[in-house]
Amino acid sequence: MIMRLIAFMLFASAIRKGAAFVSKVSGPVSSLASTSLSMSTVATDVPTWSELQSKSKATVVGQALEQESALRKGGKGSAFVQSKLRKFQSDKEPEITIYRDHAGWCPYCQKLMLLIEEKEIPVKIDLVPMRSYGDKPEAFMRKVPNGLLPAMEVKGQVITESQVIMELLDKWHTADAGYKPMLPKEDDTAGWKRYDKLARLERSLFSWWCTLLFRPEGPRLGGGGNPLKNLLGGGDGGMSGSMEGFLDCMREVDKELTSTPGPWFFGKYDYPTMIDFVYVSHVERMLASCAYWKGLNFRDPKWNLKGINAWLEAFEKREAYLAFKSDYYTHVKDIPPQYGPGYNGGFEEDRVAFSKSIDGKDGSWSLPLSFDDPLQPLYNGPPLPVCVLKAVGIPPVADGSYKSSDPKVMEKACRLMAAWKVAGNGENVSSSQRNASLWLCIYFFL
Ligand SMILES: N[C@@H](CCC(=O)N[C@@H](CS)C(=O)NCC(=O)O)C(=O)O
Repeated sequence: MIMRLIAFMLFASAIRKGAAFVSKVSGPVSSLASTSLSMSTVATDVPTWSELQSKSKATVVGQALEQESALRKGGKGSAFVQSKLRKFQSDKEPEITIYRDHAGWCPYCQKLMLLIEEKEIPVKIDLVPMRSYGDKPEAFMRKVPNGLLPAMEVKGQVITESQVIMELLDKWHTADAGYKPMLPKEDDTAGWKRYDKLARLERSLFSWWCTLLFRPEGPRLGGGGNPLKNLLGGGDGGMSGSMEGFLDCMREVDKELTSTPGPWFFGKYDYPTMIDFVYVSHVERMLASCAYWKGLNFRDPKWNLKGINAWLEAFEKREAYLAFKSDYYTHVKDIPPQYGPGYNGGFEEDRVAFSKSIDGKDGSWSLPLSFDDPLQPLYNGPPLPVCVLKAVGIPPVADGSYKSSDPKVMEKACRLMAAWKVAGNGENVSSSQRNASLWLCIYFFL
């Protein structure tokens, strides 16, 4: 997510400041006349990737990120999608190994990781590629013959199915031992009734989403999912049955969320629990895919889904959630290999605008970029790792958001982080250390 935001900023800045930069490294500004910036037009003392890396590590942001990654290597520090060890407060080697997808695409792995982070359960993590990235290692296939992720291994025993794994982890890490409970107590009949109802509603929402996204939309009935509405004249004109069915189901979910005092499905907790995680990884994919293929942004106040909005905003303030969250572009690319292609439909005018904005194509954006993205807001919570925000002195406002941060300071933080990330991965980005467009961007941010 951050990389795409940062990439925009990188290139925006490179274009704005290109003249000054080129004159600094390669002589007169007149050399800018060459748009291709071939190697013959640039200076010979081009910094190497490792020089760029050292420079980026020395910045205030680079130092914070280096420190954080050292902590993470030891199983401590903040949540990170590529972490292989999470020890939290423990100093022992974890007994549990979680197998999850390497790319951070799998919604079932995501909900499991969110539960692990919220409960702070020590685990080792083995990152396994999904089918779309190639064959899984034989050793993993021997343990999990159907190849599905996530899986858990404890004392030589392998357990699959995200829901089973999450429930076992919750059972093994009790409130008495200091872990946050994620499910109602055994004798809490009302709590279990609500949990079961919400779990069924989630399956229904998922099924409506599949109908809406992965099948051609039916005709616009004017009445939608409920044929009785047509007869009674209660339909929302111009929507297909699947769109109306999906929105009706969303309204039901919203009603459940607004019925509790806080933002979560269970009002008695001030943190998300199992059912919130069960929903959120799919709702995240619904947001991206409905905007892209259907022109439906259900965060738009016009849909009046206040409970869902407050719930999403509460999630977006949590660093662990953001560590596993993807941007819309990633989702519209990672959904087809997993679920099949999405069908265009829904609200055509918005669909065209949203899909262009997500793809970043066809004049959908211009410089300078606006502070936030109206379709996928980034500033409800920390838009960058908290260690970076702290290092550059960007505090949250009272509601925990970063909506009123100074855009210039934020831009600087983004650039320094981009420089650190790209320079640290330089050899994979380009083995040619003289790739002008890349080093031009990176060099200038340091
Ligand atoms: N019901 C399973 C579903 C797991 C599942 O479908 N996992 C997908 C990823 S989202 C998978 O591993 N697919 C194999 C692959 O793409 O490599 C669960 O909840 O754990």
